Amino acid sequence: MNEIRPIKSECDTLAAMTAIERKLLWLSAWMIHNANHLRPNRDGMKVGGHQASCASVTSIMTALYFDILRPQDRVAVKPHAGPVLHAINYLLGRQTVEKMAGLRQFGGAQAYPSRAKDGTEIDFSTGSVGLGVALTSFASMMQDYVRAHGMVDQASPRARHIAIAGDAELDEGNIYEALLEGWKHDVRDVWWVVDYNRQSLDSVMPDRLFGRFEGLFKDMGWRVVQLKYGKKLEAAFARPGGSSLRGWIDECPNSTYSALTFQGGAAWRQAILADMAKSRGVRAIIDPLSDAELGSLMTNLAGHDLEALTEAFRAATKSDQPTCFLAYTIKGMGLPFAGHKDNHAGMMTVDQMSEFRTQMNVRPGHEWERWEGMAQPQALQRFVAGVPFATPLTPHGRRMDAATIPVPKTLPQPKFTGRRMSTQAGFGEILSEIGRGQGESAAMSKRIVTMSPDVAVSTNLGPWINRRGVFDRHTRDDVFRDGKLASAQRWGTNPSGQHIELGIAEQNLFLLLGAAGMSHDLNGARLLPVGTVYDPFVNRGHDALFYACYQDARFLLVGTPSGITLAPEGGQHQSTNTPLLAIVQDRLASYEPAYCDELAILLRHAFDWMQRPEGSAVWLRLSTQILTQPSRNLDKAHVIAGAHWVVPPAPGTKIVIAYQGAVAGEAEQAFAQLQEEEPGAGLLAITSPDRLYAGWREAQRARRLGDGSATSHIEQILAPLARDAAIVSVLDGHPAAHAWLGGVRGQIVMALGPDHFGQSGDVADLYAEYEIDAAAILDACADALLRS
Ligand SMILES: Cc1ncc(C[n+]2csc(CCOP(=O)(O)OP(=O)(O)O)c2C)c(N)n1
Ligand SMILES: [Mg+2]
Repeated sequence: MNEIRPIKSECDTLAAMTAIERKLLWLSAWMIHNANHLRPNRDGMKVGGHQASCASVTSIMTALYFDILRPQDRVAVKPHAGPVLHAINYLLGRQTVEKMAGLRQFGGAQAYPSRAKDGTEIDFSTGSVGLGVALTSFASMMQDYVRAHGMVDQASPRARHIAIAGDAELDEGNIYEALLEGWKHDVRDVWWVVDYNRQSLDSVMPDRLFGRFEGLFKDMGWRVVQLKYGKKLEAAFARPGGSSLRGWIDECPNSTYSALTFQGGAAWRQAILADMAKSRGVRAIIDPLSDAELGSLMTNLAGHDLEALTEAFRAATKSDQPTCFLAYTIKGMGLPFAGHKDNHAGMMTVDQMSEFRTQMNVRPGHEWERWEGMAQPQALQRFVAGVPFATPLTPHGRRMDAATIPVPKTLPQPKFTGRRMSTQAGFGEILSEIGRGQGESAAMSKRIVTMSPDVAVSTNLGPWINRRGVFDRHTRDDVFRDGKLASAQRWGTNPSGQHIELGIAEQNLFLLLGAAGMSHDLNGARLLPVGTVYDPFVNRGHDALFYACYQDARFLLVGTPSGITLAPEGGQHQSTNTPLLAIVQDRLASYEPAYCDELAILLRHAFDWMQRPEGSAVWLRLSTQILTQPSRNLDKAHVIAGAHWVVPPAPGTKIVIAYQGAVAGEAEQAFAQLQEEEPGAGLLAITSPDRLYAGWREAQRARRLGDGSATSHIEQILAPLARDAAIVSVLDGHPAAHAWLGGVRGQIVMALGPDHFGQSGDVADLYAEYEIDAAAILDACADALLRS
């Protein structure tokens, strides 16, 4: 920890930053202490917080926020340093005492930084470690994209995208997937500052790891800046005998170093003398020092040395090369449990906090005051007001404004009626038509950016890509085209291309969709991002999808092909759980059209919905199932609300068949037979169990809150049915997606759908085996009629 010195003048940056660093340490520790010890605890549950993790990174964050950052820079802060970020914003006048006092409480500051819940000062939410770090790289790629496309003022300064990462985050595989992808796209303007305390949650890390990190980053084109020793230790190393001391610390195992840090000066002395008592130079360095001074010298790591940190950061600002700073730190630095391996969730006792308060010169009852206990409060205030990051990015915080992109009433599309085709093919054709960039869709076509993890062609993005090109900061030729070798695809890249081709790692797709889906906030340039992925492999990137939705990123996800309809491909490629994921995922409206006319309505809705303040991201689950496209007039509002009657039921009917997606043909076939016996039966097309369920919940809540007239689409749809009617439902996905329909009006539901792993076969065999063919639907109808 840096010694507090008086601020001699406003130019004495180091003295001011030292005082701020102490204040941040105090405020973050106090916030957590208050949450755990001073607030009434109604349920006896642990509240928690990470005082040691905050202490570890306080110096790094001080150097960044109070010296290096410019207003346009974007930062992902390691989740468990949330309180430090809240405290920084408080000093900058952008956070309230009420919120901080409510840390981890309902309505208070969130445990981990949250864009949605903490408001506009948070650039990136973090929580699931590793994802926030990687997101900075993708956000930087998107900055390059919008600049290359002339969507932002070229004279505006480029943002640097900075992740302040815990060292355990480097264990997450998604980091390395992102590094590779970043290398391919020649990413720049990214810093990852690693709080290298060599501790995670459970333990101290192996010593040999550091060398691996350095090599990995360098291989990916990054610069690695090792920030190991602070200025005091470097000065000691420069003295006679200093090199022995350096060698000794270099060789000191992480766990021993941590333990000695915890034990303090006397233990350091004993350990050093045990190895180097005869070294005159070493003795000349350590003998004159008190135990406290020796402890402070031996723990003078660069990650806690503001001078070393600011020097290194300032030097790095001259280049746009991605840079990883490995900043050696001590977990819990400056607090009583510094260095102890069990300190991750460690909490200071009431007595320890009281002692800390005394050291901080803070009067009881004044713990939250910004400048309480500071020697030169006015000079400090002036300093804080004058740092570059104190200038607001916009008059209303760190979110930029971006106009919405007009979406035509109807998307340009080919004629579908009478053709035999799949929704996946329909998607490709509509996007290709938009890609012409003509008429009312011209503006929209410029803002669409597609992306896919190595499945662009097989998800039918090919024609769009041929029209709009592949994006890269650098123009690269298409060797096949130039060599006049026949190929349906044009894969040359240039800065005006509108497709971003990713490697196969699905987490990267969702991180890029997340970054692109925040471009209106981050860059002031609204995009309409469209990502395609094989539906089963949504599972592979699911945490990153959840993460993108949690940030309220706006994008269209197209999952195709889906279900066991992908017959010969077998179980690993057949998604059965995704309809359920679609229902439970917040801030993601999910649909599964059966026919291309529904698809066209939903695709248009998606481009509109993702731009609305009350809207969300959208997921379309499509199929390669070939169906003859009908000629009909659809009620658009019903398609969007989640269900429409293909054949409306007679009032009081006892039975309906409800289908979703690819199995429409089976349902129609079964329905034709059912009608012979039950002429009043209805045939319902479900386009979104997700929207139906959400609407039903909303209406229930509204009624509870007193709006007696509130109703939902599914309640209205099912209203004509007899009270004891049966609904036989079918989808190429887990039947639980429909099972809840019986709860709406207390009717019987016989839900059909594959509930075991898929396997190879043809569609007929598999539909029969998993009981979603016409015969199985009729059997279920017979069963249902017997019961009702
Ligand atoms: C994906 C994920 N797994 C597990 C956790 C629980 N967790 C939170 S912090 C942490 C250890 C973090 O260690 P490190 O990144 O080194 O941070 P620091 O030492 O600075 O606290 C763990 C396991 C999490 N937040 N996210
Ligand atoms: Mg750590």
